[in-house]
Amino acid sequence: MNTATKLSGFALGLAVLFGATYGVGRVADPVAPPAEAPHEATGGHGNDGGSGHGGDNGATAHLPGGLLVSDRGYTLRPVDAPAGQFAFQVTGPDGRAVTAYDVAHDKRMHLIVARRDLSGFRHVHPEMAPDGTWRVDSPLAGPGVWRAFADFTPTGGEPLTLGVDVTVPGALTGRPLPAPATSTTVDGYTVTLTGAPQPGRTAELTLTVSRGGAPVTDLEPYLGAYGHLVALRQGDLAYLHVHPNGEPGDGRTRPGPEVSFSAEVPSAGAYRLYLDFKHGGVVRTAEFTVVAGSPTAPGVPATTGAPTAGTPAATSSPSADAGHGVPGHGHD
Ligand SMILES: [Cu+2]
Repeated sequence: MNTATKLSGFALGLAVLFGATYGVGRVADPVAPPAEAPHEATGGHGNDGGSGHGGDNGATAHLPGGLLVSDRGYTLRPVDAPAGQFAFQVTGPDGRAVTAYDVAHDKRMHLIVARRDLSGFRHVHPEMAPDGTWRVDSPLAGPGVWRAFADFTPTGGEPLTLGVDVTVPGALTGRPLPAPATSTTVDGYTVTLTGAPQPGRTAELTLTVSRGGAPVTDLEPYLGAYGHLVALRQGDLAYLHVHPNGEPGDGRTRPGPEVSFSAEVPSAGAYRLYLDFKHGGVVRTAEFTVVAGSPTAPGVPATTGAPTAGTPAATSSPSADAGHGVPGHGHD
C-alpha cells in the first residue's frame, strides 16, 4: 500500500482526497467491520430503522456517503444558474435528468452544503422544475471550496448521497476546525453532547437542548423528527446522516430536551456534527467537533478499532506514526 493511500485514511486533507477517493474506502475497510453483508455491515450508520437515508448502504456499503459524484449510474451535475441561485440535476443510468424521487423525511431532495474546512454548514430543500432541474437560493455563503451533498432516493432505486465540489471565488480565509467540545450555543440555545462516536461500532449520542438554563421540552418536529444530525469527517467530508432514536408521535419519544441518536463512524479521527432542531418555528443548527477513537491519540486510528489482523496499515512499523506526525496533521 503506498503512502498516499495510507495517509488518506487519516483524513489528512484535500490533496490526498482528490487523488485517492476510492482509496479512502479501501483503507477504511479494515477499520470498519468487514462487509460480509453489504446491506447490513455498514449501511446502518445510525439507521437502526433501516431507512437507509444516508446513502451509505447497498452497493457502496464500504464507502461512506457523499464521497462520490457518481454512483450506481446516478450523477450529480451542477448546472448554470443566475447569481444567488444554486441549481443542479441528477442524471440517471439512462443519462437523462431524473424527475421521479421518493419522499424521504418529508422531502424529495435534501441538499447539504459545507465548506471544505467544515464551516458554513447549511441544509436546504430545493424545488424541482419539470425537467428535473433543482433550484434553491444559493446556500453557499461566501468564498471557498464547498462540498454540496444531494441526499435523495430515486424512485425505484436505493437511497443515495452524491457529493460535488463547488468553488465560490473570492478571498479565502482559512478557518481551523474548532476544538472538540461537548457544549455549544446557537441563538441563545445551549446544546450539550453526551457520548462519543466510535469507529466501526454503534454509539449513542445524546444532544440536550436548553435555553436560559431551562430544558427545552417542546421541540417541534422538523422533517419528521426532533432532530437531524449530519456528521462530516475532517479531511474528506465523508457524510453521515443520522436520524434520531424514535420519532414524534410514536408514543415514547418526547419533544426534548434530549434527542438521542445511534451513530457509527467509519474511522477514527475528527468529525464535525451538525444538529438541526426546530423550536419557536425556527430551525437552528448546533455544531460540535468530536474525535472518534482513542482519546489519547486523536486522529491516529492505527491503534484503535482495528483488530483485523494483518492489515497493511496496522503492520506498518511503529515509526510510521511518527512519520504521520507532521505539523498540521493533528486537529487539536
Ligand atoms: Cu433535508
